[in-house]
Amino acid sequence: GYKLWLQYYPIENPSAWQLSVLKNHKIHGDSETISIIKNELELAASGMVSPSKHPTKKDKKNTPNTLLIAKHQDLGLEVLPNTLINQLVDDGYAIFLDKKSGQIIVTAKSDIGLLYGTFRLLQMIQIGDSVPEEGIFQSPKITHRVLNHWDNLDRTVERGYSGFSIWNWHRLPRHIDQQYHDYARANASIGINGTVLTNVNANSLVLTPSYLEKVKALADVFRPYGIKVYLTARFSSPIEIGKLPTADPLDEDVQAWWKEKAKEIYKHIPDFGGFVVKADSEGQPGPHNYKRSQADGANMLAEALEPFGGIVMWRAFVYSEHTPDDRHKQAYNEFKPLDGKFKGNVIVQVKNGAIDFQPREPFHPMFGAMPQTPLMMEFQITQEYLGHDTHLAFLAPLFEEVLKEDTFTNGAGSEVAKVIDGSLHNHKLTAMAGVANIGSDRNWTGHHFHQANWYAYGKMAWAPYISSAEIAEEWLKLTFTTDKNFVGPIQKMMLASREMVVNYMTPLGLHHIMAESHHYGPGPWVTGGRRADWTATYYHQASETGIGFDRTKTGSNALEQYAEQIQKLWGDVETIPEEHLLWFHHLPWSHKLQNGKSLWDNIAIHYQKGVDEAKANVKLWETVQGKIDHERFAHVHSFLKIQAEEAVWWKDACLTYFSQFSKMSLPDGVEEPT
Ligand code: GCW
Repeated sequence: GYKLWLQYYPIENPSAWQLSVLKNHKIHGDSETISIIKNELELAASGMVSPSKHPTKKDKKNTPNTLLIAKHQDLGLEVLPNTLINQLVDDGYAIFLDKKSGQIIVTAKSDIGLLYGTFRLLQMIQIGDSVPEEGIFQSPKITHRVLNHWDNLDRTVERGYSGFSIWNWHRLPRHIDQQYHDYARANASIGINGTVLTNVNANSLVLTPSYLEKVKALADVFRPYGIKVYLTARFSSPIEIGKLPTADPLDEDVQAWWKEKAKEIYKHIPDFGGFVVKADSEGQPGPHNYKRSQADGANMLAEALEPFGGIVMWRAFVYSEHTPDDRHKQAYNEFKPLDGKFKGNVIVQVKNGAIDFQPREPFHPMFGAMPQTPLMMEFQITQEYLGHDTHLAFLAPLFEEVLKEDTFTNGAGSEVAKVIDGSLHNHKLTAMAGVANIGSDRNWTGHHFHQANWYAYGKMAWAPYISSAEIAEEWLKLTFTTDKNFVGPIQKMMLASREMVVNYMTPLGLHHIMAESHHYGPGPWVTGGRRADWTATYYHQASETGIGFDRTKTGSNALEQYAEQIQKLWGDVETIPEEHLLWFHHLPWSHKLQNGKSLWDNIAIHYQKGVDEAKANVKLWETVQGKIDHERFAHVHSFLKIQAEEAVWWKDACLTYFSQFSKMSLPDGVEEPT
């Protein structure tokens, strides 16, 4: 499992073109990145085809005899197919067959583009795809494609479930672990080009000289793979490590301190990416401490980074647990009035939904609502609310669902993806963040299938319009085998897995009913009181009169933060998609849903469906035994069994708890809680 999707396992009966490309290649250029490309090709060739196998004379006659990897400017002009290459952005790439010379050509404007193109070609070879007639011309839709590590300096990982942090701060900078190269290579293979090394609940120590040496050592490893390093900046750093009496963003000494700090960082790391900041949220310091706005805070840091080309990713996850206001509304209320007030090198980082990475959330109302401010997406790859490491949940369908949602900002067709890629409001600064699920476990991510979520995130950050089905198929083939009898059923299992988790955890728009604090397992009984934002009974509001959070005009009216069209659609219980029903409406238990059955029956049926699927997955997995190696088979098998057991736990706990209010019996086919 350590090798992720870069297995390079032997290809059965390699075709003439696969052989020729792997065996005969010419690479132009000389740089660390070019050496990485060379090594990658050697590695791939030795894994995918046996050393004794070479193209025959006949092969050579019939197929292109070489692979040429060269930057655009190093190609003879006569091989350029058309202007498509000119349109590539710096890290884009082209792969095509040059009919004249008979060569497969990988070209790009930069060495990093060549690296991306090479990885893509190798992926195609492994899964048996050929280069299409029209060639491949790919530019990323999003400029900054970053992982956010919530890794602490003591190597614990906030919401991390696959061991400890892979950053060994103690040994850095003197020891460079091979794993750092492997990490960078894996990221480069899916187009990720940035990494935020530290937790958003930040420690200012990382900005001190001795830590900056360590950060520099990592940045030096990552650079040839096209990966920039970012750090989280604790807002109170000027006090904690700068000995200033304040961190007020309008204070001149504070501003000067950050400017000096930026200078110092860039001396170590000339291509440092910038800062990510969580401020004024969950106990983190921020501009509120000085009665300043989020824009004041962000702009002060942006000014410090600006001379060096750095950016600020300022998180919109700002809410107070001390106000009784619906948490759904808080970020929008705070940020929307600041639209247009941020400096040009600030991008506001918004979680996909308004509460917090629930198994399903409607898209965050800030998307589309701030036309003058670049907004970036924050997805959570680590599964804080979807069963941590042991529950299989392929997240690409979640990402895809959110990216495809229509904000209606500029009328129909204003999808979230267009906000993120800058096309809706003409922004050049674009980014996506994924909260990493990577840790010190030998297979990196705990569950073998959670590697697919890292993979899917990278692919979607590059191309937010790509389909989940395509990603799942590609990942399975690269990671395990191209055997149809494995890929077919297991792809289906993956694609259905997130909905299965929604069913056994939070069907029909239920949310935030997990156990307190660790967030693993059910906890609908957690009551508010201690936290004003938790309202009376967490977020489900179950009572004898019904269940669901009223966010319409009769309730918190969070709905008014969305476009008119959405308000109309979602404000009406008859037209709102049932998957969001209880997110926005409080309804009696007997309320009839589209299938004519009561709300209570439907809730119960969804829980049972999730359980049935989780159990069926164990059986399905047993049918593919022998098609892949035993180690990974057995590992996944035991995790699927845990998931099936815990799906029952969720169903039993939630239905038992809710039945005290519904006072209705379970419909046919739903098993009584044990
Ligand atoms: O998802 C929640 C988590 C916190 C996290 C916070 C955030 C890093 O429960 O652990 O803190 O959100 O996103 O800032």
